[in-house]
Amino acid sequence: MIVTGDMYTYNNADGGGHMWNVVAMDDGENYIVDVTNCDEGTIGAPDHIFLTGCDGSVSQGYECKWGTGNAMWVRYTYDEDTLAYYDGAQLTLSSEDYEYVPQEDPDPPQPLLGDVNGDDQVNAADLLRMLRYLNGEKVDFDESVGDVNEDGRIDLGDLIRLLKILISSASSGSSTPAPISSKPGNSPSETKTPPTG
Ligand SMILES: [Ca+2]
Ligand SMILES: [Ca+2]
Repeated sequence: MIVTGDMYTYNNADGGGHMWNVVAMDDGENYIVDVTNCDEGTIGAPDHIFLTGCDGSVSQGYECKWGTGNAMWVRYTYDEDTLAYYDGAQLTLSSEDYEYVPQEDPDPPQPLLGDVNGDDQVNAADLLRMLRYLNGEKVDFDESVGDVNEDGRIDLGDLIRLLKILISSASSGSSTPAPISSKPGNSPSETKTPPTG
């Protein structure tokens, strides 16, 4: 939003009419953006009055500092029009500089090399699936993770590499890839407790 008022600097203690922006950011705070005074040769150049933390209040005005020198602050006061048009919450500025925090993807896609049947596990089922794929059968096959040895094509070399991966992970006792149940449908982790009595 655009606000108006007076702007005071060290060289201009009486203030002068000015127009600037107050921007509501994604952190729920409002920040000052005074692009006019971030231009080359102005007091705020290059970005001192851009999403900068300011101390003060809506009624008393805000002082934005980016250092301790005389020419390293600007004070802004809202004029009556601005105070009448916006409510106080809209004009309240953050005392801290805005910090951009990239939103983390809560569930980033993790392509699992070799998981050609797309069940998020690399196991013998993928080996079998690849065998059928290479045999020319029409099977669901995720080619994006099929190039296991990463040589740019999907062929017997990938089948062998996948086999080696499965053998090495089995011998190292790694929990991933998941163990294969000999009986499909039965969870290998399921254990039956004999009845007591
Ligand atoms: Ca799989
Ligand atoms: Ca390959």
